[in-house]
Amino acid sequence: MSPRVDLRRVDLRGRMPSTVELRAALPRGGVDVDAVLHQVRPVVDDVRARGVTAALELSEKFDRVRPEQVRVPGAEVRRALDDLDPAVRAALEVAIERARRVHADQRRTDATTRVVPGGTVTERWVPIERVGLYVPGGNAVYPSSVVMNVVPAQEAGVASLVVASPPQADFGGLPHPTILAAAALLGVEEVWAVGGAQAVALLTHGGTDTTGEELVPVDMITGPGNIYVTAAKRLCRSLVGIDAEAGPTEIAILADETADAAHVAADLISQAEHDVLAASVLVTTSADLADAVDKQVNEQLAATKHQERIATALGGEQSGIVLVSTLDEGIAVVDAYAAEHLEIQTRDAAAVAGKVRNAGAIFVGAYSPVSLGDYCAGSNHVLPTAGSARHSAGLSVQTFLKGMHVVEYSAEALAEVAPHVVALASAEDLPAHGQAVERRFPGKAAE
Ligand code: HSO
Ligand code: ZN
Repeated sequence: MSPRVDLRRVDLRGRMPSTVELRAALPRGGVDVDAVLHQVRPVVDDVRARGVTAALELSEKFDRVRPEQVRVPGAEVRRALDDLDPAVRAALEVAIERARRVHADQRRTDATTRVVPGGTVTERWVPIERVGLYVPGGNAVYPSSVVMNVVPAQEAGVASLVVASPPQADFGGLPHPTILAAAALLGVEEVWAVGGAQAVALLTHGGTDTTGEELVPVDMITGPGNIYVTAAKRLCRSLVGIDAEAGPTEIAILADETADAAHVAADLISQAEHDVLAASVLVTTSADLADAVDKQVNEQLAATKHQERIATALGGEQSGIVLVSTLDEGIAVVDAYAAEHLEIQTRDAAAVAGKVRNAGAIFVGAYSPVSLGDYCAGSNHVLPTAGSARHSAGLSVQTFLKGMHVVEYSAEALAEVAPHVVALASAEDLPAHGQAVERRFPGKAAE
């Protein structure tokens, strides 16, 4: 018998709660990363002290396989691509090509501001030099996530990219072949068979393989992972840059009576498929749509593969249907929720989308489902979760660029502003700061 789901209802018609109440009305699932820090710290310390030797022992313990070497031979990476199902290869090629076009348009150009005659400040955009991409193994083997992490880094101009992914006992101690194939298709040649917290530590500190080959430490680590990977990123973040900590995936759908209940239900189910903690939230002005979606969810659930997981996610308190009186109230609700993915399935969907301020990505109209964005829209699917869309963006070329100010003033331009520098320096009781300027103009006291 297939599980039944009752999406809980939150009825806000006729009363718009405060932001605090709204957040409580739509709680979020999550994991307590702090709780595992004490387990992860010894792993990170061990890999820092003993490098690859420690990483191999830890793989044996946690992944139940000990690869002969950690660096995956290039021939294995290429072979995985040769063996890849042609339909998957064709789909990945489309995904990569579209993502490349979108991300290429995100490149920044250096900007020079002529502040005064002879005085300029240039903002120079410099790519991060070496980036490590962590790719999980286990249940969630997502070649699409390899695309979504690698493409923006490459389009930003990152020169050196390394993929780390756990060795799999089923594949002779190599990472999952689909991951290797995706890396090959993207032109990433450096792949290391190491997973979990030990992978993050090894990418951070570097090491020498059993073959004598060196893993050069990276400057930044991106990519999803389980709670131990996230904890290791937290511990290593003073030494390397990291991307945001990803929580369980979320979809919110803002819909009116014009939405198709079958589509809405299918999309709510689609993201619930990721995780029992995933959140699927429908915000609607139409009670009839809410009833129809409830019915559709149960019909469609009976015919889908991961029923238990989906039913748990949809039945959890992080999911539900929110009834509002007007679309403007609906917009206020989705803004307060700040979903990772937001679909707009209303009349004049583009105009409604234009009013939304907080979402990781917005999917507009009946034919832009989140699944499209997960794979083949060209947009990035690494997006802010847990409400962080209120202040943060998804992965992009910008993630892999650093803006660097280049300041160049002539003698005249410095002399002109010198008194102001001296005044501010003395107001801050840092007279040597002022003297560093005055010393360049002997005999000329700043007034
Ligand atoms: N929806 C996930 C990404 C994903 N979906 C990968 C399928 N594969 C988080 O945006
Ligand atoms: Zn997805």
